[in-house]
Amino acid sequence: MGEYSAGEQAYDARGLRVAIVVARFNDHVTSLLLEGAVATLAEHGVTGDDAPVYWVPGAFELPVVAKRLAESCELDAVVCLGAVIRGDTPHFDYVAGESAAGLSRVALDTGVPVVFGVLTTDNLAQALDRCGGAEGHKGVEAAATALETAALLRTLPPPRVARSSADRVRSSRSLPSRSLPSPKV
Ligand code: INI
Repeated sequence: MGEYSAGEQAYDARGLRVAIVVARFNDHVTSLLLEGAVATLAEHGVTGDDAPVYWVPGAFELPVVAKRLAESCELDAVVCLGAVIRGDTPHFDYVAGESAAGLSRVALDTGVPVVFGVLTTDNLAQALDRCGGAEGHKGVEAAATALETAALLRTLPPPRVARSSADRVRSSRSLPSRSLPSPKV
């Protein structure tokens, strides 16, 4: 089992805004994840309007809400919390896989850190072990990951302004802009 490392480098979380999106499915687990995440943000001074919480029905709905929040330009990171428990249902693979893939896509498409704080376990006991039990606290870890990543991004050079693929083709061929012929009628 891998182990989370909080890192030794202090980071500056002042002024960061971090949203939490949390799934209601298995809320006896996700509410524990939420408690840990909220407490960790608060330890770094990120509270109140700077740490809004949004509930969604299940882990499958996390990406679409994370996307809207990330696109708002008002947030430095989004922490997504859920608990997908295998039980006897093949639904597990679809929900866990799509949730992970969707959240990763939102992060890369928007450039806003979107943290995967979704437990994917075989049973409830394993999930609870990860909410402050033998296997640590994934809500705490998710919030700390969001803060550290957002603080790091703040220190990096800004991205180039995105250019359309048409612009890129034009400049690589040294063609003047607006050089396309008019369509034949
Ligand atoms: N959602 C979860 O967050 N955890 C689960 O374990 C789960 N299972 O097992 O089905 C689950 N399903 C609901 C899913 O996230 C969506 O809310 C639903 O499919 C509607 O889109």
